Amino acid sequence: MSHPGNHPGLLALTKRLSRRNIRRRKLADHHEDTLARNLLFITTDQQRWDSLPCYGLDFMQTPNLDRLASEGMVFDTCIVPSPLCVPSRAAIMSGQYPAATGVIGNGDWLPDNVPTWPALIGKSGRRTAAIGKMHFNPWDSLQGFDERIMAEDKRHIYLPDHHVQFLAAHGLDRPHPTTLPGYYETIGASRTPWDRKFHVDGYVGDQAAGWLSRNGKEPFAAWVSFPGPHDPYDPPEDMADMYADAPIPEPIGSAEELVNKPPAQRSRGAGSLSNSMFRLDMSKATTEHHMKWRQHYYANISLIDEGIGKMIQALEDAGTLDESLIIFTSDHGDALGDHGMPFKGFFYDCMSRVPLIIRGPGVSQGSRTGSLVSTLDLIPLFYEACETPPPPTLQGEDIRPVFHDPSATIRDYAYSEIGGRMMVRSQTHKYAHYKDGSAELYDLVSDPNEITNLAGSPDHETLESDLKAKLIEHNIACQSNRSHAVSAPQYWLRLELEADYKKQMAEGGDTKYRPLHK
Ligand SMILES: [Ca+2]
Repeated sequence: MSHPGNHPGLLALTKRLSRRNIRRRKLADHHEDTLARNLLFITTDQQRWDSLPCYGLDFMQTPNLDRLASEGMVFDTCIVPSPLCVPSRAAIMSGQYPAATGVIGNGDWLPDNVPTWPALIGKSGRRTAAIGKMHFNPWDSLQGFDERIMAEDKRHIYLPDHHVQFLAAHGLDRPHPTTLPGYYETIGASRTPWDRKFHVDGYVGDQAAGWLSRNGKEPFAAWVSFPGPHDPYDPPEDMADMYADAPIPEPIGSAEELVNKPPAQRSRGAGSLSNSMFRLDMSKATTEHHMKWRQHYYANISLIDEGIGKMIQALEDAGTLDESLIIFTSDHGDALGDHGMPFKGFFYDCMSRVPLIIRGPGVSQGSRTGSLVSTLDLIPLFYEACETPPPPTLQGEDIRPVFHDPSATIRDYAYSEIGGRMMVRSQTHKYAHYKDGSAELYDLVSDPNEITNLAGSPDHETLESDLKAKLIEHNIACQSNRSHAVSAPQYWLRLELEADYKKQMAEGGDTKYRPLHK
């Protein structure tokens, strides 16, 4: 595995000195803008917003996420910059929209010249680590982190990551998902016939807690990324039935409603049959299957919650829990049969709206906000919390005003993008435009389940054209941001000439050319 790093000895020394400075500053400096000494960013993969007790799903057994919610702030309306893994993760790494970086599909990745927070924050003296599924490209690259503990997508059995090595050390092979018990009968809701610690989410929780036990006393910035509850819905055997009798919510809408929706939605699911990772036609799933998926999906979330509990305990043991900014969210949601669809890739709330909980210094305890935010707005917070100057390419908004005033407005519109389609959403409406000219428009107040597509309706013409204009403006803004990312250094002589001209102007407004060196 590649571990590119420049001058490790020098880097370590610089970090030791910086850590000493962070400690000193903490003792001397208690002004309220100092958010935290540590950053612990926890994500799950494909976890829809309404999948926790703090979002109304009362039967869920997630005591540790419940604790973070009751000790921190819950965000009701958090939208992802893309309803797909890699574009969403690249946006998180760069703080830029997919339209700005060009990362709009799972086969893309960030150009080398796009600055990322682990690389820049690492220079603040904090130890940085990426633990779990990152979905970087190359998959085993560091991307600016000091270290990685790798546990990638559970379906990618061909990647020799640390989880595979851990299994091998115990005489186990990572199974192809189709070989797990129950996979075909349930169209994807299998059981992992092992102890929890061998399940990839159990492994990530244990590894993250271990890392925090070893490093939690020193300043750090870590991203812990659980591969679950992403499909296949494969909880460990002893957890698989924990929600068998729970009042599982039935799917919203049905495939019938798609007749008035963009054509791209109607082919979703069937394509899984030709994908070697699935080998199933997901569009054949019935409500009964969807309910089974949900049972297992929720069990996977409870397993992840156990790991989060271990991580919180590790920070408590290190005595640094209350100095740590803990952020919990997901890269996108999962339809789980809503609108007759599996998985993700469109902009319904089940796919583009995620849970967001923030706990830490400066964040009101036990509070919640309905303010519209994007997970992109977390990246400016990362830089702020870690006292690292942000790069000029950053596009997210400053989320901190809601920490003291939950009614504060952070943004009027949130955007989400994937190859071939783009969405803009306000608190009241959602509009998506597709490359074939089809569109969706929903009134989120009168139709929160997004059943009735109002695009093309004469009664909503002005609204539709206003939101379309927002998408155009967004794209233009992303263009200029892209130019920041690739800006070449100016010739020094040109910079001198500009500086001298500014001086000349300041001296009296004379615009006549004067040679630089007389
Ligand atoms: Ca994902």
